[in-house]
Amino acid sequence: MPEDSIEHINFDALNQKAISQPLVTHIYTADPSAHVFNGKIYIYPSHDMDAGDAFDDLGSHFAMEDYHVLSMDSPTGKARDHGVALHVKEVPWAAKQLWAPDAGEKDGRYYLFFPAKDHEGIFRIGVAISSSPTGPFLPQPQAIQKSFSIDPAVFKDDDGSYYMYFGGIWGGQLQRWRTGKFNAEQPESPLAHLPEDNEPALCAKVARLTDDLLEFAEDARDVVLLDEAAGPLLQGDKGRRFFEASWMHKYNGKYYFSYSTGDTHFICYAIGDNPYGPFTYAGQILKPVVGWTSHHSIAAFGGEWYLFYHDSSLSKGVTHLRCVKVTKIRYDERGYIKTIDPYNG
Ligand code: FUB
Repeated sequence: MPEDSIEHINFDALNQKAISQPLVTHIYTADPSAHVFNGKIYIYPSHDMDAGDAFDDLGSHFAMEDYHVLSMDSPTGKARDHGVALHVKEVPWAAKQLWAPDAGEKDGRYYLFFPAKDHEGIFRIGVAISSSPTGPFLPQPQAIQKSFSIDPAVFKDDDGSYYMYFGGIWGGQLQRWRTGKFNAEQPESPLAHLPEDNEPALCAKVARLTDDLLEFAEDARDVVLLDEAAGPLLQGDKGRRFFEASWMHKYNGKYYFSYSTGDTHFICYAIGDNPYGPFTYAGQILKPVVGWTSHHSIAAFGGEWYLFYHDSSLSKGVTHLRCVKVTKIRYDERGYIKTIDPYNG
């Protein structure tokens, strides 16, 4: 939601109309990646804090330093905070900005995937391992080789293969990797290095993971999003093109790639026939929330599907102090998701 509209919001009225309430209120949380492990819901969110950094369009004010894991016995149950699961000072390669994480399980071990800026100011993605879904997680000494940008989302396919979807434009630096190498040229402007509005939009990336889940098994590929005429979505198509916050889930044998449109504040999705795509644009899942960012995950529990998302209602609109929430998703008979209005159920 554009920040200039926040000052006009009556938060008491809005919170009454909201379709769901914050899962925890003792800390600020965002970017919830939800998974069901051993019949229980685990949420891997960012842990928002105010580090006092200046606001800018590259997200410098999102200066998070650690992760907490939340768990719930059911989507309507109480969320429990399991405390600090990983701190940036424990990660040798990382300097700052622990942004949206995700997690996966394999053979009884749990893997936390997370982005951070390295000591050169470049976003990379790392892995940390635990014997428990709630951590503490022990980080690998180096980031994943050839990883870049932000917002890892790890998907396990039915054949046991794991894929990482990732990337984010502007502060997430994806636009600086268009040649395959980091383009350090100035200016720092968020709009530098982007394609023109009439060119194909920058794509999220996907790479299959190695069997130990610690590296990419291949060079990352583009997650191509197509419009209804099977042409690529264009950079100027700001209401539909990819910005950040990738997620993948499988519904009735189809692959649903969902993402945030960033500066237009929607969570949208596109459907494909395999984990690499291409994916055809299918609609909006979530209308704009309070706060600039929107970020989500989708998980099934007890035969129903749920959207985990965030807004800035708990901080009365402070865009980098967010709270995670959950609500039910409904599909129609053709497999399309009914758009959710977060403040008007
Ligand atoms: O939480 C920091 C960043 O804000 C995430 O990485 C983005 O997806 C957005 O939610």
